[in-house]
Amino acid sequence: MTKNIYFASDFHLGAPNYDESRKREMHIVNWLNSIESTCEELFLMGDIFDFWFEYYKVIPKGFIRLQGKLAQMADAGIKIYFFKGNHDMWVNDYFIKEIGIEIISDELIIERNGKKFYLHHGDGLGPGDAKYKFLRKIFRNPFCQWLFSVLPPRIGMFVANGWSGNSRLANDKKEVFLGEEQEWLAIYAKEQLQKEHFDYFIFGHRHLPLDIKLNSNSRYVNLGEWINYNSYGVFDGQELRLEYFKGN
Ligand SMILES: [Mn+2]
Repeated sequence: MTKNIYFASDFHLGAPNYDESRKREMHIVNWLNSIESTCEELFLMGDIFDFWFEYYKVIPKGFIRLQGKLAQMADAGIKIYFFKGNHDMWVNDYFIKEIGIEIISDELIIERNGKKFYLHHGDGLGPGDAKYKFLRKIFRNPFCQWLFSVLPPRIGMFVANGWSGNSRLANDKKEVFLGEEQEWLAIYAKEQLQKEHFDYFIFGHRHLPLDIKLNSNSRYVNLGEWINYNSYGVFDGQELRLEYFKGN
């Protein structure tokens, strides 16, 4: 490895309204401009969009600068991964074809420079949240997705925007640290460690930047979100750090 690997999640583009989302999108593009020359791989780890649905021949309006920037980075040889989040799991082949990114549906386990990473958006893992775990099965069911896809976009997008408008971030709720014993993704990571060693667990979804030591050689890093924190992970081949983009 001669360059860095970057990780970010939970941009929630589209929320809470057009103007704020557009400002945030520019900020994210500025961040991508700032890391581009040192970036070998980019992991976008879910909830990049507050809502995304790909119809057979139609995609949602907007977010064109981010898409253009990602396309340009991919064309320059940077490998980009896009994890399905709970807000944007309905990606199909559009970004694969148009940008050349890879879509990841669940967890992805990678090894870089001798370090083992467990990567996942973080939704539906660990104890609790039975209601969401049930909904996730419906949202991810191909027949249910097909039913939604035959609704006219005007109706489908109306329903979906109402739904995602209820999300934690859209309502500007700031998350609070629950303590290591209560943080469900830390509990989940510790369970995985019983079976197998990982140096790093990286999740999004929690909307709170976290860096928790799980044992003497494993850590759980949460990527936070981009409404309040502008937080991201960077791995330079030696260590993983949680950083905050302060740029313009
Ligand atoms: Mn999220």
